[in-house]
Amino acid sequence: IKRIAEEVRTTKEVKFHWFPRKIAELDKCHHLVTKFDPDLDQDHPVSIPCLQHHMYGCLFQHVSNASSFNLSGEPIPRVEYTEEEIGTWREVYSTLRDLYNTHACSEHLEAFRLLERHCGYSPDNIPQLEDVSRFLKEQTGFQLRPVAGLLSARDFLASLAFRVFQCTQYIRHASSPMHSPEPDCVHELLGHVPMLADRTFAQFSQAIGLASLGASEEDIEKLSTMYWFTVEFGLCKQGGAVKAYGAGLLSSYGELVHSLSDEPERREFDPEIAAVQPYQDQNYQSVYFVSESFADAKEKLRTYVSGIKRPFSVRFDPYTCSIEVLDNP
Ligand code: HBI
Ligand code: FE
Repeated sequence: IKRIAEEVRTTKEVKFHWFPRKIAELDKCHHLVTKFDPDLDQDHPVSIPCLQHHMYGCLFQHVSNASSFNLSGEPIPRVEYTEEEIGTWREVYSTLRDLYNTHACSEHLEAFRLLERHCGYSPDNIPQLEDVSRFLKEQTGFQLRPVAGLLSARDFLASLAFRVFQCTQYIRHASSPMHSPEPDCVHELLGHVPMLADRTFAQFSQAIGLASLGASEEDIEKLSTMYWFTVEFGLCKQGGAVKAYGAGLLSSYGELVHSLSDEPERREFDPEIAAVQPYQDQNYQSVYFVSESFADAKEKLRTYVSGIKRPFSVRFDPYTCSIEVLDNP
């Protein structure tokens, strides 16, 4: 009987991509990818992160914070930002803060007020990741991990399965305060962090992460496109109006205004469609997806994820912060 059982098992064995099962294994999941070098073809990836082009301050400090950090409970090293860097932060912060009242969703506004009260959010101070991470952990169990740049989609999404958000700590160059071609702490702190303090949004983010574990390249591509149109550029209905919840919108004055203007097309959120919608990152989006609510988006995502084929299913165990893997019958 044992022999037969083994044979059955062997025939069922299907190869799938390695994924982290314990939170400590995320320390192996920070493969940097590169986007573009402004001096080269804008659509062409290059092999070295062009951090130095976009980043001011101490490159060494950011890279070493990110590469030596581990998730076993040590605090995220604090960074002393220069006056020039704080000036950049002040300019973006003050410009966006006023616009949030009319353009940001209520979850973002509410969390923002708490962050101003408890985490040092103000025009004159760049909040420290350690303080923000502690705050998020209390709110939704999310924590931050410092990272030195753009990660591969697979690594980035895997961390969300553990409620870990890999977060850049450096700030864009002072020469272009209103724009950064790569994620920086302005984008993370103003765009992502307030949303991660919302319970339902946190569940939605983790669900994308869980769906990505061991997924095929094709499904990773679809999940990251869906992530793009929700977590980065999503809109939602609220009290008869449309508001922004995507971090790419909430950290860009120009695109935040554009997204709610008459110019772009707005479609009802459907994960099947959003997962394959072409997009570009050189300009404002021409299409945005509008969710009825986060609860509705989460439900639609659940249906979508149940259609992704994997030879196993996964469950997050919050007591051990690990992934349980169950073979599909
Ligand atoms: N890496 N550091 C970092 N920050 C992101 O927001 C990010 C990333 N890698 C990929 C990514 N976002 C998305 O484009 C999706 O592929 C998940
Ligand atoms: Fe982002």
